Amino acid sequence: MNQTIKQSLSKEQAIAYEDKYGAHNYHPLPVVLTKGKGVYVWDVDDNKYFDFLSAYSAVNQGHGHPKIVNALTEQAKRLALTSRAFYNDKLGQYEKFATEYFGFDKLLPMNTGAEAVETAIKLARKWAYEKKGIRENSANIIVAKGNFHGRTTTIVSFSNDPEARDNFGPFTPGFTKIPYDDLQALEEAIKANPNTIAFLVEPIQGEAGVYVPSEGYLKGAKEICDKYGCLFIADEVQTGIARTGKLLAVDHENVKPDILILGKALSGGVYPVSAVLANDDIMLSIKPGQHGSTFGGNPIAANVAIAALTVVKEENLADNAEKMGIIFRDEIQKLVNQSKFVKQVRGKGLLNAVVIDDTEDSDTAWNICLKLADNGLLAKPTHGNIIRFAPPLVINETQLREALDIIKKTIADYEQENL
Ligand code: IF1
Repeated sequence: MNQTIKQSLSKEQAIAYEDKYGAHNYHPLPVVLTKGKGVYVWDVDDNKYFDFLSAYSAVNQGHGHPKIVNALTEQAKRLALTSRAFYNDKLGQYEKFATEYFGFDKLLPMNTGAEAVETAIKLARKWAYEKKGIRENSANIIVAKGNFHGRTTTIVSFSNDPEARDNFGPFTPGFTKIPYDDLQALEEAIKANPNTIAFLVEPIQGEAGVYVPSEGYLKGAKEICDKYGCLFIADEVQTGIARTGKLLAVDHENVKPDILILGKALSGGVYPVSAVLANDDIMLSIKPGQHGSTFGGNPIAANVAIAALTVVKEENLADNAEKMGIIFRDEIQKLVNQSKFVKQVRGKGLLNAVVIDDTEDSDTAWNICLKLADNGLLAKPTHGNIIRFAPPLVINETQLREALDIIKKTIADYEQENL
């Protein structure tokens, strides 16, 4: 008998173990997954599901992509980690590849999204004190209300989500919150504080509920930043790497950020890999010894990221996300037109959300996600009345239409039973 199968836990055991031995910082759907391939995952009882979360857009290239898995295993066997005390023969290759790919002079490698956001903040401050002549300890960074940039103490300092923030203070100063999608507020905030050095923003707000800003917002924000000599920092940890139908979400408006933050699908989801990209005048503000990470830029990460980015281009994942996203929204829009219960579908590419007619603190979205799981599709609520749908970008039209049938039928059944 296969050892791994024999040793694996039952659904009930797996949940009980996490509950007893794990910290209670998550509330997962009661599904215990053991295997994945492409757009599908399987649970321990061998039920098959469409994965419409893609590990929060980390698995854009699909589960178990052979090219990416191969890059991981081959490099793991050869050399996994050197630290940055020495050179390795993969990091430079990756930096050359990725800077050419995204069009920046330099890349700073980290591991998680939050670390990359922290890196961007430190980089912007260093640049401001040493190149822009801002008085030490006075730099101000503008962020948008409803943001999600990660979980570190500094990042939650400028969140306005009580769950993310409450009782984690004291907080890091130096941030101003303005409404999202409001260019006038941005310009006023910069004018109000001459020590403003940067605007940090998600091109689409994910956690807020897949909130797509008005057309021209990103371009306008970049122009305002340029006018006042502030850096435009794009957090594309979730929106980047083809998710929204372009390589980067800022590409929809032909905007080039001064600092670009990437994570998640930069590794195809097989390894924590994040990065900050910028040109020399900014990036060279940080000198040896001033920032780093034991694992950042390790040979596995470098090899995996080259493979993950290669797959995105070879398989035209941005174009596919664009096309499949249009079908998804068209089909759900039909549901919106028929139903009083489904209020709105919104998103770009394959980052979409469906808004249900209920309150933000209801458990309707959660209950629908339970039913979706019963019917073979995994998705996650964001707030009580919003469901996010973000399948791997390798999904084809047949698979998408099959998944849409599940979504439409599940919602219709739910509406029948509950209204
Ligand atoms: C969790 C949301 C998604 C991010 C942006 C940085 C990070 C994230 C724009 C930090 C992380 C995650 C993490 C995940 C939930 C999730 C999320 F619902 F909270 F908003 F994706 F939609 N910038 N996003 O979205 O990256 O340090 O996690 O690698 O479980 O907290 P990280």
